[in-house]
Amino acid sequence: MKKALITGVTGQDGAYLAELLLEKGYEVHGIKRRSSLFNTQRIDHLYEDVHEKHVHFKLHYGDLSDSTNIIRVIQEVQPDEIYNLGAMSHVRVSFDEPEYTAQVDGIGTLRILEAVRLLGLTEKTRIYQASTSELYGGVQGHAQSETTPFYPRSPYAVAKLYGYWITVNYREAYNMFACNGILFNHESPLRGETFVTRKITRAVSRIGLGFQDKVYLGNLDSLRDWGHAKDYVEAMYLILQQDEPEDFVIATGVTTSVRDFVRMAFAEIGVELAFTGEGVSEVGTVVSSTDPAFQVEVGKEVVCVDPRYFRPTEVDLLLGDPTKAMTKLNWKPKYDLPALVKDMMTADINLFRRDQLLADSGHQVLNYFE
Ligand code: NDP
Ligand code: GDR
Repeated sequence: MKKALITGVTGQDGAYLAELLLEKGYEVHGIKRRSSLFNTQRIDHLYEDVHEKHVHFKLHYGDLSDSTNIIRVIQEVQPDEIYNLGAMSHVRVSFDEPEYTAQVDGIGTLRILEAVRLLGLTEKTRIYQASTSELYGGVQGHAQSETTPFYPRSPYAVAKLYGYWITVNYREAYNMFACNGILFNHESPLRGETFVTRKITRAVSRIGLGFQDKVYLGNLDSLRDWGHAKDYVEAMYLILQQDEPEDFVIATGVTTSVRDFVRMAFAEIGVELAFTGEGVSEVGTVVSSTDPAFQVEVGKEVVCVDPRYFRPTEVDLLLGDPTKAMTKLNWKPKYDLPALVKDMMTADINLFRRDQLLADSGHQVLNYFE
């Protein structure tokens, strides 16, 4: 039975990847951070009682900022594969926590690689590094591939640039099977609530059900290549099953603006929007509302711009070229953007319908902060 160790197992990708590897018959170990509240909601359905004879899914406390802990866990598990998904993954927040981001996203990667080397596991253990399209940052105007130069535009992207190159360096210096997946944005019903797609699908569901009046967003002009996280964790797995260690871009090859994502989400509740004004004065107003299950008043302003969500340096356009992954890994995404939006909207509408039941039976419904 192969053993995999996943850092960031409590995150969006960690949860889908753990599920996938368990289905494939792996024994899966995950590193979770200590927190004052439960932080395992995304993986609770995978829980196995450690008092049972053989557990296939096991969690270890740990943190990428702590080398001794990383060494101990890797020594104990002796993994065949490590997926390093743990990170401070929010680009906007990385401007507020730049040093911590560098420690975890940059040096954290080194800690994993160095632990494998020091423990003499270089022949046994394959390593996947969660690299990102944010590495391309300021390089614009054409589809970004494995050969496109990098130009990071945030403390997050600069930290991930270190993670990318230290992975390449350990591969070349020590002959390790260490690979970068350069993944473009991928989303799902498990996406963190403060990333733009989930913020939108949550807000639109709540507006449709009458819990919220409007949503405040930042740069509506940003263009992103959005895929589904379920498809992207398949690619992570495939990258580590190749004969040779290599880096791969994983993307859909289609780019869409934040504004159009908003339009698509509202269309799921039968609402058509018109956008007027420019920059911070831009608003989205309801033009028609046709689904009787979601009563949104025609003429109502439901989208506004709040410059608080602007970034000191923005990445205007991301568009990936997944040709190498499609040919060498035989990887092909199952979800396109409309299917992704539908999946996220269906899940969030169901989530907030539970709130509606609570409200209808006289219970207080909590506010949600962004
Ligand atoms: P999430 O933010 O959903 O998950 C991040 C995970 O990392 C969580 O489990 C989090 O724990 C954990 N983590 C945070 N800080 C530390 C730390 N100091 N030590 C150990 N673990 C830590 O991210 P995603 O699942 O979306 O992304 C997975 C990886 O892929 C990340 O590295 C991200 O940067 C990268 N990536 C993501 C893309 C995307 O579009 N989703 C695209 C390209 C790359 P906790 O739950 O306790 O917060
Ligand atoms: P990103 O994702 O920065 O691309 O990083 P995010 O969803 O945060 O932003 C995408 C774009 O939307 C614009 N935007 C807003 N963003 C947020 N979060 N909130 C808003 O209100 C808002 N309004 C507009 C942003 O300015 C940006 O242009 C994600 C993360 O998962 C990274 O970890 C990963 O590496 C990259 O994707 C690829």
